[in-house]
Amino acid sequence: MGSMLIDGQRVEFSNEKNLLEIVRKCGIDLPTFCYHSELSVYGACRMCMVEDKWGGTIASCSTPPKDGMEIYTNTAKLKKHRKMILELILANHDRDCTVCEKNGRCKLQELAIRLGVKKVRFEEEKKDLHVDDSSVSIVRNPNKCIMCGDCVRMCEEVQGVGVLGFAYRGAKIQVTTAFNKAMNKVDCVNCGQCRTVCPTGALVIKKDIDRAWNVLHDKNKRVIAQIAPAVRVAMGEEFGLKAGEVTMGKIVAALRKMGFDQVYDTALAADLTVIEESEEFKKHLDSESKLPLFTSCCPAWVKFAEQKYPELTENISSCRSPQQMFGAVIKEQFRSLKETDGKDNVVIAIMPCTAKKYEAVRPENFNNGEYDVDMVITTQELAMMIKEQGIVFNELEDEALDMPFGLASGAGIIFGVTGGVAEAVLRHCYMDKSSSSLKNLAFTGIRGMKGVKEAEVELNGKTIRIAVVHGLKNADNLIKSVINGEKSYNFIEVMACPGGCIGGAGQPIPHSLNDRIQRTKGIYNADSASAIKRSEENPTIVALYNGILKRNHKLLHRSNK
Ligand code: HC0
Ligand code: SF4
Repeated sequence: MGSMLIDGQRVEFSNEKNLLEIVRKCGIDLPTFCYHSELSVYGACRMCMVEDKWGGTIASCSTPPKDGMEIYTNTAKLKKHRKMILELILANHDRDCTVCEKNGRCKLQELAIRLGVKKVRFEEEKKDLHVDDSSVSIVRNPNKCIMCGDCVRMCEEVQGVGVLGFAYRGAKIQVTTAFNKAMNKVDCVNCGQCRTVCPTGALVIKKDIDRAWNVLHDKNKRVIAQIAPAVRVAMGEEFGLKAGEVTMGKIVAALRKMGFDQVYDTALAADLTVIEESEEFKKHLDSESKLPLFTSCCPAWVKFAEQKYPELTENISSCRSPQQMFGAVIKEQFRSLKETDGKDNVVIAIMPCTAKKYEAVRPENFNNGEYDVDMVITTQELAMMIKEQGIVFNELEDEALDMPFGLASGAGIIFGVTGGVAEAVLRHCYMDKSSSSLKNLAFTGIRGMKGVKEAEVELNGKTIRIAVVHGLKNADNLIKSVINGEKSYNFIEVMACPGGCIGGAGQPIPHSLNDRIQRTKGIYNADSASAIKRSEENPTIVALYNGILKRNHKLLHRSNK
């Protein structure tokens, strides 16, 4: 607690960790490259310097506040200093801005404009380093890297993966992988979180936009979209709407204008997952084997577990993710139509996630001579396509999804947030189907942004211990405590991205934690608005079990299980 003078104005502070947070709280957007409130303080870029009353300069990100301080944020000295840093970075930076993936969204570009950099006084030093596009999820262009280290800390501190690091010294310093290996040859889990903090075009989503247009323009293809739960609460941000605003109706309308033939909701397949995973969980509970059961719908988590904890493979649910279940079901549904009209069925999944691109091409997802999901485009890629076509998104009239796969329960929709899968499974397993039991489940402690959440619930006379975790570093720590016997659970939900899928790396970059909180609220609002709350009450699911799935139940499970 205390107060200080910022640019001559008195400002109170309480729990802020550093000067930067206080300056930002009072409405001044100090520039930074390397500061992220959820990562450790690195203090390398020096853009956030402030001046004290004696003319000394201090890095505001790494200076704790003291009562009675007096600081200035925009003096002549600071302006000169920031411009100099920008020019030095630009001298060493590939400046092909017009064709850069990050053009118009790049922090370096934005600050160069904001701080009025008109020319670079230093000689340009071309790096000409190899651009690594070996990953199906992200492209790494070291020529665009400004050494802020944000990706390194994200990969290590939040995801516990640690495949990126600094190599070489002096002018040759680079962020790269161990031994400069290709991204698809290291233990990267494709989560893309590194790209959410990269300020420039050094790490970007691997785009499938051209491939998507090609099939949309091909008259011999039937193009079928499935839209993931979390996309609906973030897409609006790309068009100036508030985080959390549910724009599903507009997304459907936009997809139709773009030429999609059928538009479905992935949340319907989440309903299938609920039923399959619940049955599996009951079996494990009854036999008291392979517990805890881990969820399997987050591909970054599955890859992480396969690499780091192969001994837990049997504990990971055999259910395919909703994306893959749905791809397989759709292909099955339209197989006979293909035989009639000769059109190839192409399934495009619209996802908040870069790891879904990797999941779609895993070998077990290639069946009957084709992929179950042919292509994955992220929320951001879809927004780019909508803009490219000139669709005025905000003015679109809401349109309804296509039937028969356009009806999902609220339980399917809440998959998009951390805690959602566990809550949906509990809704299904509970014998008490009253609305008060729904409310009680919501308050068991599995909702919210805490990294690790725990709950105990009574299920048919047994006490069930549940853990919900997001961020792979949190998952890693939790697994260690399970292995060493410190903790014990029956069911563990893991999502790799902060907040769950709403915080996926394919979403618009959140401005703050609050954006993720608002998206979460949006998901729960969509759940409240849905007429069906439990997966088993979804009539389409019932019809599927009596039809396609009666004949071909293995569509829902991984073939290697
Ligand atoms: Fe998710 Fe999913 S909830 S992983 O976050 O389970 O990407 O939104 O589509 O598949 O449904 C992502 C989101 C999905 C899947 C669903 C699950
Ligand atoms: Fe690390 Fe995820 Fe980036 Fe891969 S995609 S380098 S795992 S943060």
